[in-house]
Amino acid sequence: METTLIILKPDAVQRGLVGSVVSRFEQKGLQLVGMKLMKISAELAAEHYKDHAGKGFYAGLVRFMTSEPVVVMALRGVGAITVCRNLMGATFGSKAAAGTIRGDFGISNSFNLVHGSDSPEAAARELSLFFKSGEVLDYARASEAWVYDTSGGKAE
Ligand code: IDP
Ligand code: MG
Repeated sequence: METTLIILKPDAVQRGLVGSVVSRFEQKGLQLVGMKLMKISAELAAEHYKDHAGKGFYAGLVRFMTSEPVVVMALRGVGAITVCRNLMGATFGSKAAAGTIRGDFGISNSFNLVHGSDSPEAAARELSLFFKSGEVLDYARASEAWVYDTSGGKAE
């Protein structure tokens, strides 16, 4: 099982798309293990996006991500990092495939609705930036044995 950080960006909150976007992840079978509405500080945005510092879009990205509230989520599942990236679609809304979150709900390159960690290392780093110890919960899901084939003793 992997746990990944997803951020519903300010455009998703302002456009009233939180429910629709959360539904995509829920319907796939990912388990919601952390969630909150928050405003990202300039310091947190800089730390979160430190790999992008110096790029042409960096200042605008930090301005955007700190402009209005976001919803941060921790999602868990088998291969959750890649599963979520696939659900999100390509970075630019104008290029993202139909059927993906970015492909279905947006057309902008920068206002692309959602962030998702892109590796296990990034997920661990980003989860610890946005969730304090104890805010990501372990709990049994009643539907687990129907989301996964658990007959062999592990989720498949
Ligand atoms: P990702 O979110 O698909 O992982 P990254 O390359 O990590 O894409 O870029 C982080 C974010 O920066 C993107 O989600 C998007 O909001 C913004 N961004 C990336 N490239 C551009 C660009 O060329 N123009 C405007 N914004 C960009
Ligand atoms: Mg990225």
